[in-house]
Amino acid sequence: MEEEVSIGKSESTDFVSLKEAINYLAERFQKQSEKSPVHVVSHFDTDGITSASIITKCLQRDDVEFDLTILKSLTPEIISTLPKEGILFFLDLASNSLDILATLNQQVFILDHHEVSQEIPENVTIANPRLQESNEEISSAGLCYLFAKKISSENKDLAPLAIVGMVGDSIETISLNNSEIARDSEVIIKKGLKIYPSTRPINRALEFSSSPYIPGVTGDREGVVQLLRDAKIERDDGKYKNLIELSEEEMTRIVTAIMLKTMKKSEEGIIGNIFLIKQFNQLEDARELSAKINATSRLGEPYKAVLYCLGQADAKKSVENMYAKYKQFIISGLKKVEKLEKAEGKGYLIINAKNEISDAIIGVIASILSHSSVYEEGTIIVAMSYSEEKKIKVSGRAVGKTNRNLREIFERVTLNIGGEFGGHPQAAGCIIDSMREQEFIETIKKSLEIELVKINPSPVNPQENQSQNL
Ligand SMILES: [Mn+2]
Repeated sequence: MEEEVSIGKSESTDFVSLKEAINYLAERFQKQSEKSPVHVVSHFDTDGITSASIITKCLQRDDVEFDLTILKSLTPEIISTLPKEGILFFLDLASNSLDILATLNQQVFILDHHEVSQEIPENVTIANPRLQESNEEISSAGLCYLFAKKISSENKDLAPLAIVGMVGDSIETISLNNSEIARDSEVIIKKGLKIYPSTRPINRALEFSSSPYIPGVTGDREGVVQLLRDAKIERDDGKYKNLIELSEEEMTRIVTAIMLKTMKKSEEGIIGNIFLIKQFNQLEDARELSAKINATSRLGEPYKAVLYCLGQADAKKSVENMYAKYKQFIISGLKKVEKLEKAEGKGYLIINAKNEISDAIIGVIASILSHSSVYEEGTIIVAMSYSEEKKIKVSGRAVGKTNRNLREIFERVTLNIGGEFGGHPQAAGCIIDSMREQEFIETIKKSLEIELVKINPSPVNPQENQSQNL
């Protein structure tokens, strides 16, 4: 970027409220899109897919010419392949690509909620809660919904999608703007067990839900029946009740039974808000819808997931099929983990799944385990799976909060033995040569052990400390 172009913070960051920033962006977008075609680019997770769906419907209704691209991540290489003419409209990504976007000769619009670390260039109009003092927890789908509502009040019917996006990104606080979205969507919010779907018999939900993953229950029909027996939940007419139909007492009993089974000390992560919205004229659990969208997209059909969000009947069928397949895939992966050999050290666990678990879901499996409370808070889970072309995919996840930076750990290890790394401090991974398998295990073990020593220095005796001060 040339010096003269660096203009500091653009005016779109100076709005007092997020709503104002979105409205400004919407007005500007409407003017610009009258003259040029629009290229919408969104992320492939639930929040990104619901964002793309809201914007798709909104632009169709507004007669705007546009196309849609769904991406796993936005890299400089991918940016260089985007159309060189017309407006770029990024959803749920691009907040961290501002320096590169500044070099483009195009108008860029961004609705995103990820951290902004670079200056906002002149050609970029952005609405992002991170730029606001209130720093509200709101999903990109929520931002897209408020944008769509500003364009036309007809788009109020898209509010349920914003709820699904919010749930997909694990945002559950009903803050200022979220409460507007909640009102518009007519969502029903109930407190209860977060196992989904809450709208189907509890035994089915327990068997197929992997969040939280309950060893001996998830994927195990007999284990489910035993757990329900422990919780004194009876069948009614040969059928178990839906989660949302349980009495408060029954709910308490089942939570206790799960806590005993997972050795969890607090209800945190198990209990939360259940969001019920209407879809295809039926009351659905937003967590379940989010899981369906996520699965379809991960299995390589993100555009089908968009059509599903937009209520297309054909898409509904294939999404149901793909979701059933995905659930089976994940559950059998989790059951395999139980039997796999694991290298356990102080504060870490290495699972080498080899060919037992597909590299396409190894990251998801590691995530589920890290949320399962089977392992102690702070434990680093490293899961490995054989990949194509003699590579090994490695996913690292931290259980709960940790001071360790996983991204840095993987960076250091790959620097040592070769390979590519990526990710965040909490969730990172790498791809290495299969010839380096043993070397990798030894190196990462060492690295995790050294890290532990570094962040947990032996406690200093307070008296000793004082005398040093003297
Ligand atoms: Mn998001």
